[in-house]
Amino acid sequence: MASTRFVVMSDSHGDRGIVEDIKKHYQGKVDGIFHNGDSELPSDAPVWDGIYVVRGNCDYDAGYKDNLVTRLGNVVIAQTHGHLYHINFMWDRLDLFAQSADADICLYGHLHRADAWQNGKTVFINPGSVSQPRGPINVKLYALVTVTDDKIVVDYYTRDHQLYPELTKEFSR
Ligand SMILES: [Mn+2]
Repeated sequence: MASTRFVVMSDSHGDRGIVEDIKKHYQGKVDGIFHNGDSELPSDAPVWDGIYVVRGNCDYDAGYKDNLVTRLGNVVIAQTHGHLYHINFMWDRLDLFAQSADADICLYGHLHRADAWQNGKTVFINPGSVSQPRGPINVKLYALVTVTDDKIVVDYYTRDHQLYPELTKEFSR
């Protein structure tokens, strides 16, 4: 069965090394690498070559896009940091963004909390923060997403690329 696999990180807040390390670890082995903002790196940094990246509220470089919609195979991925959709207070606006893109998956960040949930057909994924986690799961994480014809599986990994199995979630497509 054909599958699409991609890596998602967010909120690295100046930690260039982890972005470079994740890229090095996965480049050529997955179908895409995503960063959901608040890298605090220049938008023309060489590390972004081969990474889909958006602007966070701590990125002042005008070279970043606020939103990206990327198609990998038959999977439509809508990506944004989240602050522009007021996700601290509500999900409605982020949901509208995902709906308007007809997204299978909506990637966001900003909250520094790993989370994955489904609304309608769209699976919303926050990979957590690779550098500054908040909340009860105080582990620096990123996500690896595997999409098949009928499933979307979200696995979380630690900075040393070890599976953090407690957070794995599986959704129907
Ligand atoms: Mn942040």
